[in-house]
Amino acid sequence: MQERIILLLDMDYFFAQIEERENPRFQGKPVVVGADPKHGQGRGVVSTCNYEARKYGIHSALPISQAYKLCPEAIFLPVQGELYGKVSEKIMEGVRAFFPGCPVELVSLDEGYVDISNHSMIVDMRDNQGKWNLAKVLAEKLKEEVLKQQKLTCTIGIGPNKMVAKIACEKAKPNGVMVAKSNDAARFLLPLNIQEIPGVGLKTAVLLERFFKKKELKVQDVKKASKEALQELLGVFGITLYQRVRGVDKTPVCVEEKIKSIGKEHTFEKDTRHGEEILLVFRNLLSDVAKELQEQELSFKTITVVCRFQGFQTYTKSKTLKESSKDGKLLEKESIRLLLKFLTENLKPLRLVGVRIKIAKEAQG
Ligand code: TTP
Ligand code: MG
Repeated sequence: MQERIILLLDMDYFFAQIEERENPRFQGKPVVVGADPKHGQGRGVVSTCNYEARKYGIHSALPISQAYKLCPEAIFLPVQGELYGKVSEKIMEGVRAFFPGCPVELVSLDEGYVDISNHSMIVDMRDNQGKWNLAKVLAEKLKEEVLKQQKLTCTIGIGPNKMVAKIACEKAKPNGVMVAKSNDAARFLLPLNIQEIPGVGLKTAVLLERFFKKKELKVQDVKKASKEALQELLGVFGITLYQRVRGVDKTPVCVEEKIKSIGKEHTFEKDTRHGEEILLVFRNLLSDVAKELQEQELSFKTITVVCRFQGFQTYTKSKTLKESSKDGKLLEKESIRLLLKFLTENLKPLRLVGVRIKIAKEAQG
């Protein structure tokens, strides 16, 4: 197989950076975008914050009340989803125009992979080292272009696959470029904590620590395990992990789907087990989702319900239909069924409830 060159562009502190751009007086001050902190009594979470605010320990998904405690003098701002969506579209248009003909896969509003292996300038470059050097030059130029067009900074990671590009990007943040070329990729991963490998969460890390009888495992430790041992410990993911710690990831860059999912959620003012209140809120969320579905003439195939219980434990349950559907009533029936399963299995008061549908591929424009 031809060696690939994959680039990941990720905007720096995206929502908060847009707010700074729109309000230059915020620059240099801690800015937090998310739920209303209500002087420390707020119930939602932080969407993101700028790097000034990160110095106080604030980060995405932190309860807003804790963010307020850490830095009450920060500038707290609500999420302006529509604005960020428009900026995202313009950035990604710019990326596509910069790499004509190359597949671009949007993974979130501010993050996209580009497979530049078949970019004409890369193909023209005969020697391998030259290709990687050129990829870096192109990344620097793309950063300049985004800055010029949008007045926003981003970070770009480059690697022989999506996983390595992603990790290189994390390492280069903020406002950087990092290349981990194919020959160096495996070595580049060795000293990383195992949890830096995508897909390795806390649960997997604990299983691995028990297996190796060692804390704070590095990639180089896990590399010592055989494929069979990892498979026995982790199931199918064991085989994937065996490859990942060796810098191997074959997943292709899939051309971005315009709308991937529609989701709505609600945080209750007070944790609740009040069945009627929960159902009323949930039905409103479902009707908002169904409205968007209808307006955009889309169909869905997978429904995911999320519940966050007291103590911040968050769980999801999903249902994938045999065939895609546009039917709002079916969405309601299946979603409520999933919600009721949650409420019977977990008796704790509910903090947040949400629903997300994945749009069926054939329905996308
Ligand atoms: P990220 O790229 O993960 O974060 P970021 O761009 O704010 O910061 P950086 O990349 O410099 O580390 O997410 C992109 C946007 O998605 C982020 O600006 C806000 C939103 N977001 C949430 O709303 N909730 C979350 O939990 C996360 C992680 C992101
Ligand atoms: Mg980002």
